[in-house]
Amino acid sequence: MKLFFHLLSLPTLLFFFFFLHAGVSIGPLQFTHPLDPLTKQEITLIQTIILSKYPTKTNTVNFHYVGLDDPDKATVLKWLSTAARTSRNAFVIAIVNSQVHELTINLRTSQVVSDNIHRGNGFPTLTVEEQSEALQLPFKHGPFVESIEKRGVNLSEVVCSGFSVGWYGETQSKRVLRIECFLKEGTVNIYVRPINGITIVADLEQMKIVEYHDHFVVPVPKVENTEYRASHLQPPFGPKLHSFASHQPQGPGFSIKGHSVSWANWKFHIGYDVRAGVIISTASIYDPEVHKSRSVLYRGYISELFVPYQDPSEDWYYKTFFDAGEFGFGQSMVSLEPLHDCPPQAQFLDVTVAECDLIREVRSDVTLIVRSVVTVGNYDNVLDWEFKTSGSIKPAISLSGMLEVKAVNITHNDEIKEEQHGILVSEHSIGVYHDHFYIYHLDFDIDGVDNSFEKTSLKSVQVSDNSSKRKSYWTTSSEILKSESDAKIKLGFSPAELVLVNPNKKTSTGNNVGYRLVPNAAAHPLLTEDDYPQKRGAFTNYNVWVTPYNKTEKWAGGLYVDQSRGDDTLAVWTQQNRGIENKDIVLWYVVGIHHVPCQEDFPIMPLLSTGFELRPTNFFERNPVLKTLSPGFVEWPGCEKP
Ligand SMILES: *[C@@H]1O[C@H](CO)[C@@H](O)[C@H](O)[C@H]1NC(C)=O
Ligand SMILES: *[C@@H]1O[C@H](CO)[C@@H](O)[C@H](O)[C@H]1NC(C)=O
Ligand SMILES: *[C@@H]1O[C@H](CO)[C@@H](O)[C@H](O)[C@H]1NC(C)=O
Ligand SMILES: *[C@@H]1O[C@H](CO)[C@@H](O)[C@H](O)[C@H]1NC(C)=O
Ligand SMILES: [Cu+2]
Repeated sequence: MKLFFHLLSLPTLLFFFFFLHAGVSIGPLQFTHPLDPLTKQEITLIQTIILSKYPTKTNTVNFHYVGLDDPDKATVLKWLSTAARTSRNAFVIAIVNSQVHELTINLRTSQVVSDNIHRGNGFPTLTVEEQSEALQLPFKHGPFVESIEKRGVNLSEVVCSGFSVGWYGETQSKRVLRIECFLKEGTVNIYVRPINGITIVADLEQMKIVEYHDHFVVPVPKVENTEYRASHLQPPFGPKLHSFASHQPQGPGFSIKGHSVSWANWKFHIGYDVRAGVIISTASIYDPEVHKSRSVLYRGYISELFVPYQDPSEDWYYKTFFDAGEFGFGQSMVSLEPLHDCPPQAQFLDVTVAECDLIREVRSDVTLIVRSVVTVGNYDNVLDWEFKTSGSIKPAISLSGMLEVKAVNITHNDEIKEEQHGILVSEHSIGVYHDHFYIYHLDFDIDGVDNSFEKTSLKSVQVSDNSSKRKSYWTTSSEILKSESDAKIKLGFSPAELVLVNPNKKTSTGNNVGYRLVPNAAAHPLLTEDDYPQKRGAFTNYNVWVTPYNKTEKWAGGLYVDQSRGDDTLAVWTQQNRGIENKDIVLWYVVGIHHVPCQEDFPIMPLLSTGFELRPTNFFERNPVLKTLSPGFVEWPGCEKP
């Protein structure tokens, strides 16, 4: 799938890439920014500090989140202009003796600043270690071994995967994980060979299986046609594509100091968080007219990804995943493969804990892309932040990976007698209907912190007084939205321009400077608002939300998402209906995909891409691309000098 990606992502004109050594590690200490992610040394220090407070001799301690407790925004903004030394704190969620602790550590003094116990609903992000440990449990569980024997399957060829359980109205929740197993015999594509009919629930605190049922036996989908690795595929093949090369003769077009990137007219910072993955911060663009950089985006990252499956049956109803809060986007980041995931000249940024993100440059429609790949369970998410010299920022998502398949006793649509909640994508294999809802946190600071949200509606006007030969036309009417309720918007019903403006700053012709959200096709949730998964994922009720900046409101599905009950979501915060006019405000944008699987998605799905644009709107006096110098011309076979 990664190969497809590389080819698809290339532009059609000349490419000016540059070749750098892949995997180059950029020393994080050369240049420090207050939003730099925690270093390896800092993470070790944090562990030492916490383990000296709670020695493992007498305590069980597990780290579920370790990240930067980002300094207050005012401090960061001050640092940008004065480079004044800032505090450096870490925020940690650890389970100590089965209690959830929230600790703040001062990394300058090595002190625990605060240590509070979380008593509310929901549990922290699952750790990779506890999942691996739980996934070994079935193999030591007698009834499971019997179930496998009953199915005539070789136990050594079985692998298991963990699934968060969600919340369905129960008053008591325990930290548990559902486990489902697959047959890996003859395939690397395990998700298409489920061993269905077995329910396994493991208690993560006691680390044992607490529920086990074997309800029914269905055939495990066959191994034929599940292969996707090019080296293992058999002919016939399609026509061979011509190879291509690309070259950037003058070397890198961008510079990286620590985690701060300068490229063309842009400057920004690339952070990393185990939960959010890549975070873009303090993005500003140089405006040649005024000879200075102007702030655009204080912080942008994916706050949550909600993936509810649409099969209400006993074995599937619970599959309503929140991939960032339950599994951690950052800790699910995978290494990009040079040459396959990225052009050979990409520069890699190493991140501690997880692997890498990278930057690549493409010239022609000049663009810089910051890319990371996050693999949660069966899906790969290729996440891009594209910066353009025009001032646009284009976040994009490309999905690939394996479908999560339900095994059924059916080989043809003619045999279907009851609702299957999906499409028969191969013999015995139903690709179950589901959604992917990504929510972006976009903390704009357009030319300063205080911004407003302007909605410009496009309206038909009918001419009835004979003043024109026309009977109708359209015009706009703009309003500055005053409160959180005003700014809850379902897109796609009536045309409107949505612009973050700085009401304190106007262009020479008197327009408010701003950035517009150019959305993609809107997807709306189809679950009812009183359904449990939808309460937990209530941040998808609208496509657009605006909140006043509040440092604690980072995670749209809540700080504790595993088995959350929907009491700490963006939908709840905005019930306060706070004012959003001429304030530091945050735009939240939901990108949704309803996924009705098809046969081409099997055994592995070709890239499905979507994205949106944050586009300067009366931000510049005129098209800023005009002032961007073109890259020089390079001799290229078959390409005439203009
Ligand atoms: C079961 O799988 C293991 C590991 O792949 C293999 O060595 C063994 O021969 C298999 N046993 C049977 C009965 O097929
Ligand atoms: C599946 O189909 C086979 C053959 O028609 C039948 O023997 C078996 O009972 C079916 N299993 C289920 C779970 O319906
Ligand atoms: C518009 O023009 C039509 C035809 O000339 C006439 O019948 C009608 O009364 C006019 N309407 C108005 C509002 O002037
Ligand atoms: C910040 O958000 C939290 C959660 O919505 C809320 O409890 C708190 O009052 C907010 N703080 C301010 C200063 O608005
Ligand atoms: Cu999907």
